Amino acid sequence: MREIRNIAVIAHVDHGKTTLVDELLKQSGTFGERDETEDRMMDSNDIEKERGITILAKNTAIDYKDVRINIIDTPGHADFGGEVERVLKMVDSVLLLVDAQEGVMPQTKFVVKKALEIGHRPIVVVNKIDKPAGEPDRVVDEVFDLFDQMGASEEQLEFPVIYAAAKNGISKLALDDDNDNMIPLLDMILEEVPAPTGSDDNGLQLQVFTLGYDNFIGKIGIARIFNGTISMGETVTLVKADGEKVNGRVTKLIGFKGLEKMDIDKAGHGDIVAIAGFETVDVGDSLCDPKNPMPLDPLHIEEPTLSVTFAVNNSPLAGTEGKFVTSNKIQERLEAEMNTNIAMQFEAKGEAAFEVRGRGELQITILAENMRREGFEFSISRPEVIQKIENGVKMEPFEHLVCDVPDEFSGTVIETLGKRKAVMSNMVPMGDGQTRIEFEIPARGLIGYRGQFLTDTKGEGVMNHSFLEFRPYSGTVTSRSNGALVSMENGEAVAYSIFNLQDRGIMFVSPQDKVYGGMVIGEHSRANDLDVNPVKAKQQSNVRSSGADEAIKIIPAKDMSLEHALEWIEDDELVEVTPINVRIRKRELDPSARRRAEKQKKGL
Ligand SMILES: Nc1nc2c(ncn2[C@@H]2O[C@H](COP(=O)(O)OP(=O)(O)OP(=O)(O)O)[C@@H](O)[C@H]2O)c(=O)[nH]1
Ligand SMILES: [Mg+2]
Repeated sequence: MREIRNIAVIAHVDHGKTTLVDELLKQSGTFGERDETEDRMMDSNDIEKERGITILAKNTAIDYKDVRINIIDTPGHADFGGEVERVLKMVDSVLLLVDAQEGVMPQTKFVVKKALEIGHRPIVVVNKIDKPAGEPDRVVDEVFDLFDQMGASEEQLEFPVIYAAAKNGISKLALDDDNDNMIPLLDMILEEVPAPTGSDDNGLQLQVFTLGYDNFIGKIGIARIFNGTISMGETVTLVKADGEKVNGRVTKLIGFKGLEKMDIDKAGHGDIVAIAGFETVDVGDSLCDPKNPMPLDPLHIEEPTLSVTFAVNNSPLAGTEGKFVTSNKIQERLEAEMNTNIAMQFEAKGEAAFEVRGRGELQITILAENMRREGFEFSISRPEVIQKIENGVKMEPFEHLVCDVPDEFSGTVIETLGKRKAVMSNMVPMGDGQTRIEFEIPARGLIGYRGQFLTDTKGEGVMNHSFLEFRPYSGTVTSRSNGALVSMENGEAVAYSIFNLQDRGIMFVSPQDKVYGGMVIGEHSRANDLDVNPVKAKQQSNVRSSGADEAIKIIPAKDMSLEHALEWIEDDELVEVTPINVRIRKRELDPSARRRAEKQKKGL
């Protein structure tokens, strides 16, 4: 069988992983001359395309100099760090990309830590060397220091370095050589990435790292073969994470090349293939030789840090916009999600509610966004940080936060974050009037902060964070300082009332939007909640004041996307999600019940 190399591409968000994979696909001759290619080909699902970020790890394969190179592209956003963790075991080395200007960022640290722990010796790709403000040498030093801090071995510290401008399809061994293609990187992969260990002569050992689904062939496991061979039609043993064993027949064996998948008859150790025929297969499961099943260690993934409650929608508008609205349907959908996404967990909480745990707000938003596109309707509570008790001490997750802000805003940012219990760990001028400020902050303090940060920096700041560790509980942090404007009536919002209300705060609804008693229709400019009537029409008077109606000027409503809404709400509020609308509401719709609940809370 032909030689194989297996690598994953890892980095902080946006450092150019998917773009680099595009170029490796194109320049290895994987596509025919006439094949159409587009940008970021591996970002294949809708939300990935819309947002321009990678969410799911995906594999592809190229053939270069008769060697099969399997490449796994991974997401860089911290919330999807679980995807990176689970693929690191499936490869023999990694391409660690670092932006020549941004340098080491929070998620660079996270992925480096995980890669070094597994024993990989990364190839460091300093990418985006075409950026005028890039400082590739400084970045290499930063990476070296990072490896050193993370306890890298001598061998790992002697990492190979290559410079690249993935967007232009260029890689070079030295900054001053004028190579203009990806050949140096491809050659480096052949040379520096260890060939897979194991042997075709051993019994089968294969581990599933991703699931797929096909309407005709059912559930598909994408897996790395660590030992032995697997053939179409063969009977093998599926070993689940809990040790349960079932025999089954391989009904389809699929190989990868470029963006294509093809049926194959047989594959050997070291390769990455997709297998159908095992309806109960989950991520982390092994397929083994039935004569002597030796499963691989289950995949260990960092625990979730954030939880929210998904519940059946019980607002007065429930069931009017969604296709799937029942507790059963929601449960089935969440179960399906957790089978493919081992970084998330869920648990039924009472009759019609489910606690969903994940890595961050974006991960939870993407799940909710996918569900609403599929026709689901439900409510979501305010994200809560997961705490745990260790040796009798209450512990909570902390994050490493990096803010790049124009110099003049650094004071405000430091002050606001101080109130949220952040501790500044570093502050450096970046040139161009920008300052980089690093903090360690309880994850709780970050909930809902992004909106504030954008306001504080007039939209010019960039913030990034990544999970650090669990630390002792740090006390109360401040939350939203504005109250809500709450509708006291059911009906349709009327332009006249909105016009009169807009002095009181920022409106979330526009004329003709459906509203109900207890629905939040805006942000109050003061700290308290205010009950208001958005459906009141103008009193008809006998004297027609000509032209007065047309003179009404309505400020456009603030668009509360799912993400904004989740960041904005407090504990006594919910986000109502339907395929058509995202609304914010009070948990208690009835005003007197709301007041009672408030009193009770204060009494505690
Ligand atoms: N100037 C410059 N821009 C680049 C280069 N490589 C990628 N980019 C740009 O950087 C942005 C992010 O690229 P992606 O390939 O999506 O980055 P990624 O690392 O896959 O991002 P995530 O998967 O979301 O973590 C895109 O706008 C690319 O065009 C480069 O070499 N130079
Ligand atoms: Mg990507």
